[in-house]
Amino acid sequence: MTRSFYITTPIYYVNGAPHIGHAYTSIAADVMARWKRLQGFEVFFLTGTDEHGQKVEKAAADAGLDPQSFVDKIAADFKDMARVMGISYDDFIRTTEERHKVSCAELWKRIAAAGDIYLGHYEGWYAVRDEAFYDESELTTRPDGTKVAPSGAPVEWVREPSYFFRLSAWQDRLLQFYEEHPDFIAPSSRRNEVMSFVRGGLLDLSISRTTFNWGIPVPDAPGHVMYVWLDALNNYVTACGFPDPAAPRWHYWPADLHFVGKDIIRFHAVYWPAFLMAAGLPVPKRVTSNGWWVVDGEKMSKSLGNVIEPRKLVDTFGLDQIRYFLMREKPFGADGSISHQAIISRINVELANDLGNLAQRTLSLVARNCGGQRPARGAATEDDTALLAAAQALPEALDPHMDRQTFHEALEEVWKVIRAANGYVDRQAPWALNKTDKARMGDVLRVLLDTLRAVATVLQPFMPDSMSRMLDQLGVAPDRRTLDALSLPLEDGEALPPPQGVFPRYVEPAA
Ligand code: ME8
Repeated sequence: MTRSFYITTPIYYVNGAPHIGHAYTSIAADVMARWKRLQGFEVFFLTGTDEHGQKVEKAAADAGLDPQSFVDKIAADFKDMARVMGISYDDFIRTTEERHKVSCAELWKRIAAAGDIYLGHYEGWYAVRDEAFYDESELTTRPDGTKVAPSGAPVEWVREPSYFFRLSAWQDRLLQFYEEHPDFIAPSSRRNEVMSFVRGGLLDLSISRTTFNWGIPVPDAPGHVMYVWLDALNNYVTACGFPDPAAPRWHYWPADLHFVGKDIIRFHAVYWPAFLMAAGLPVPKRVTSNGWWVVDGEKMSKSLGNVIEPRKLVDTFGLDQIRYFLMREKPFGADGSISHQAIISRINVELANDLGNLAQRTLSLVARNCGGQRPARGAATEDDTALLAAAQALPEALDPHMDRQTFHEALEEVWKVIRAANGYVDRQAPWALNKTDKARMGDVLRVLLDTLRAVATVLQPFMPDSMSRMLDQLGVAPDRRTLDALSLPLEDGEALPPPQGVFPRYVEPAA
């Protein structure tokens, strides 16, 4: 039976245009989805937009539009960002869709039926930018007297009737759950942070608002709309067809992997499992969180207005180049900064020089000296065997890194093989063998072709378009591009298409 794997991105607030931070989390989730497909999993990959709440309502008002027309416009922009970044999603959910309203109403009713919702009165701090409630003790006071949340978002005092979720009752069960599932929160620094937050004591959570109405109505409670985070988190079960147990996608639940930014780990690792447990639904298997791309030391964000536009970067450098840079430049969970120079250096050194030249040198020697046909495998020397063994072992070498989302280390494994292959070319000098030992030249080129095939196969999730072109040039049929297919040898003597460079060097345009 095919194993299924359910992966999600956060659903993005439609309060402004997408930026490279959103593209980053989506690309990471996409790399994972493509990797799992290469491994033969039946993948369900979900992304979408978070369209309710005060922050979005305010952005619509600022733009002079009614909320629905505003969210339609920005959601289309996020969908386009996913297209431009090569995000291979299976479903794009919008929280203003009817299916989601039905699902949220049912989730609410189940939690209420379990006795975990009560009517009360909220009085306290709220940050619209984070759509989050804060305790006084979490705030800091700026020199001008304004109070801000730990994220730096300004807070306002809110006083309104509200329904509450009995979060306090879930503290022990959550702690027990984290103990029993050590891989639930990644990286481990975030796990420790979440556990100490929960150990510190949980307050009941306000889950309805009455001072605005851009949200999903609370069942049988006129004037109340659901707190946007309850609505938003529930998107992950809506997309599986909740509440219909016969829905074709219901078997995907619980999710295998939620990708989130480190700012929203608390919502996914504390509130979300508690809501699900209260509703009697299974809890996701893992929440993995990425660090920030920062600009001049500050988190890039729509609210701060210091954003890098993903489409501009792609136009300047190319999509696969940007996907590679984002996955390679910093550890997934850590913060890092983007600079023009750093992108150029990754492109010119690692893509154009290390990998591009290796492929180009090999393929042009085959074209020139082997009549454009794949040479047969000859008797292997020690040098040949060592390189081929390292190339063949790539799927296993990458897998633990992919499972831990240490993508930069997965790429480092591939580059170890690429660097070894470059060393091999220099030692074996196939261009010289053309004059002295044509048979050995063929053997060497075949070792290189097989190595490049393994490299291009495992790199497909990171750089789908370039690697597909490289596999075309290596003569690997589309149905031979899975990890398992690497053990099936390619035919000797097959004619290869004429070589074409895959990774040009980036040259700064003249000013
Ligand atoms: O939080 N660097 O949406 P959102 C890296 N709607 N990643 C970044 C980033 C940056 N500078 N800025 C944003 C929300 N991200 C909610 C989610 S899910 C049920 C609801 C990424 O539009 C990061 O993954 O503010 C962050 O968590 C995500 O974009 C969501 O951004």
